[in-house]
Order: sequence, then structure tokens, then C-alpha cells
Amino acid sequence: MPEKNAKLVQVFIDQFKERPTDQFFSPGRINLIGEHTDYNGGHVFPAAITIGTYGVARLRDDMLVKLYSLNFPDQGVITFDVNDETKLSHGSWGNFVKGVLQALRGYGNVFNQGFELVIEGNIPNASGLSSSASLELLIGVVAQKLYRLKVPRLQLVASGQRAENDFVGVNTGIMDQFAIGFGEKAHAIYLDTNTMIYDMVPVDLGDNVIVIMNTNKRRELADSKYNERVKETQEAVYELQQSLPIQSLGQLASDTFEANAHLIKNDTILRRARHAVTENERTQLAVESLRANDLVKFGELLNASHDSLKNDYEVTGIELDTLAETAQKIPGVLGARMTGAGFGGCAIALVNRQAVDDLKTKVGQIYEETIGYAPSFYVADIGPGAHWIGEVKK
Ligand code: GAF
Repeated sequence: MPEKNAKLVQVFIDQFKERPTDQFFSPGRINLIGEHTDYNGGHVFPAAITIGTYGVARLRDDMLVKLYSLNFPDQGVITFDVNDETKLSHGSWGNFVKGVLQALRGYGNVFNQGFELVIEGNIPNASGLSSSASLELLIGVVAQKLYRLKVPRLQLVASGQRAENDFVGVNTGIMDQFAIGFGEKAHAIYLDTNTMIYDMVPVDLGDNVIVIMNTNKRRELADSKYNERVKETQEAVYELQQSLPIQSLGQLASDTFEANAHLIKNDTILRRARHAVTENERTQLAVESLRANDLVKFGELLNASHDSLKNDYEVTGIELDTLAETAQKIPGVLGARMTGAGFGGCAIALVNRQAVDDLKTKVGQIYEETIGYAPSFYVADIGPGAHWIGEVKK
């Protein structure tokens, strides 16, 4: 048993006076490219990473769910009836659990017992590496195992997204839950969110690694700005539908888009749509270049993606721009861009192993001078998706 879970078992016994029966892990994710394309019917290219959320659990004989998180000890033990659909107070992490259970019930799953769960995550808080989808998929695999649910993986993934959309109130696409549900060691997932057809692409970076650079910025209003972008791109679709038979921007090649751009009267909406269309193309090209082992081209596309997210989509901000744009200039860096929703959170850089220390020093120094506090750096390791680790030994 990993050392991490030995600690969780002890906390479980302290809280609930019984041993847990099963242990689980659910990762966080990075997105290599394909940002803000998933709710626009475009392509994404994320990967699960080896940091994430650990959990130990057992079924109860009654209907109660009891939850405890080492990350939120102030919230204490959260208790509710397994079939209760009311929301907990704003900010309670139990809402994610309730949201997933409600979505699973919506697919016809029945819960006749409650459970106890203790979790601890090592994804940095509010880092944009998807700690919430990590938790949602953890609940998915816990429910699958404890209740012996015969559910396809895609249903667990969709339940995570529904929890986010219906219960938490952020209109996210499916990328994060999909990456965390379907992740595999050393592979990124090339997903067409229009058809839901996907391909596992080996990520062989030769002498290069992916460094995650965390702004350590508190993400304020991120949820409402995210929902605003969703609305803006939908508005662009309505305008374009005047002469194009499309359901989403992901169906458009950039030349067709530009030929019809005059239909969109508002400049902000036009730029939002342009990002979604061009980012979708960049993602397809990036996957081709990775498959052809052309990492120089791949890096250029990462840089172009950041540019578009900065200028057309306006989801970066000075913190992410300082990280990505400083990194882009360092010898040995092939490309850098923000990853995830933006508005703070993390950027990634594709960088030669020999240049990692240089990157950390130079980016660290310029970031601190510009922003006033330090960023953090981690080398990303691509790992498996959410899973049952095994039974907890007696
Ligand atoms: C967040 C969302 F959860 C994803 O669905 C995706 O839209 C991403 O932002 C931006 O690409 O992580």
C-alpha cells in the first residue's frame, strides 16, 4: 500500500472507528493543447498526471454518507443521506460528491447503502490542474467499486461533467473528466468532442520534459468568466447559422470561418470565435507533429495557442503571460502556453532536460519581479486515469 494511503487509513479509523475496505486514486490533468475548444465541439489533447486525489472508503449498513478531507479539515465530517438531493452550503466539497451521486442516479443506478470516505489530494489548490474533476472521478470509481455498478467508463466521465454543470454551476466541457477517466501512463488523449471519438497518442518527448509552472494566483471570478466565454461562443454560432449549417465552431475550417466572419457584428464575439476555430486547427496540427516527432513545430503551436488565448480569448492575464512569454524566450524551451481554463492557474513549457534549471531560475526571477511573489514548478509525469488501487489489507 502506498505510504500516502497508510496515513489515510489511520485518519479513517480515527474518524469512523472502523477500517476502510478499499483504496483509490484519481489524477489531475494537464492539457497539451486544445483550450476552450471542448464546449465548442472541437479537439482537445490532455493527459492525466501522477499527482491527484487519494481515497479510502467502505460501505455502511445504513443510508448515510460520511466524508472527511485532509485538505479541508475545517469542514469536518460531512454527513448526508446517500439519496438526498439538496445542495450543501456554498464551498462545501461535499457538493461534488452529491453531484456525482445524483448524476449516477440519473443514469438509473440505485444506492441502498451509504459509505464513508477519507480523501487527500496533492494537486496544488486552485492551480487549474483540475482538482475538482479529479474528485468527481474519484467518487465515480468509489461508487463503481463499492456498489458493484456495471457502468461504462464514459458514464462515470459524463457523471463528473454533470456534477460540474448541474450541481456546481460551471458549464464546463468534458475534457477534464475525460482525461482523468481515460488517462494512461505516457499517453495523451486526442479527443474529438464533437463525435467523442478518441485516440491514445504516445507522448515520447526524447530529451525534453513538460514543466508545469504555477502562477500561485488566487483565481477570482474564474467560474463566471468561464460561463461568459461559453455564452459568447454560442452567440457566435447563432450569428454564423444565418448562412452556415453548423451546430458548433468545431465544425468550421478557418478559411470558411474567415469568409463568413462578417456575419458576426460584435468584435469581441468575433475574436472569441476565431480562437475556438484556430485552436481546433492548431490541436489537429500539433497531434500530427507529435506523431511525426516534430517537436519544434509542436512547440511553435503551443506558443501560438497562448497568443490566441491572450489576444482573442482573453483568459490569460499578466501572471500567465509572464510565465509563458518569459519561458518562450529561454534557450532550450520549444514552446510554452497556459493550460486549463486560465484566469490564473498553470502554464506548461516543453523544455530540454538540460534547460530546466535555467527555466526555473529565469522565469522565477522575472515572475517575482513583475508579480511580487514566486511561482512554483513541477515536472509533469503522465500517469494512469482514475482507478481502484486494491483492498486495504487487514
Ligand atoms: C476547464 C474546463 F473544465 C474544461 O472543460 C475546458 O473547457 C478547459 O477549462 C479549457 O480548455 O478546465
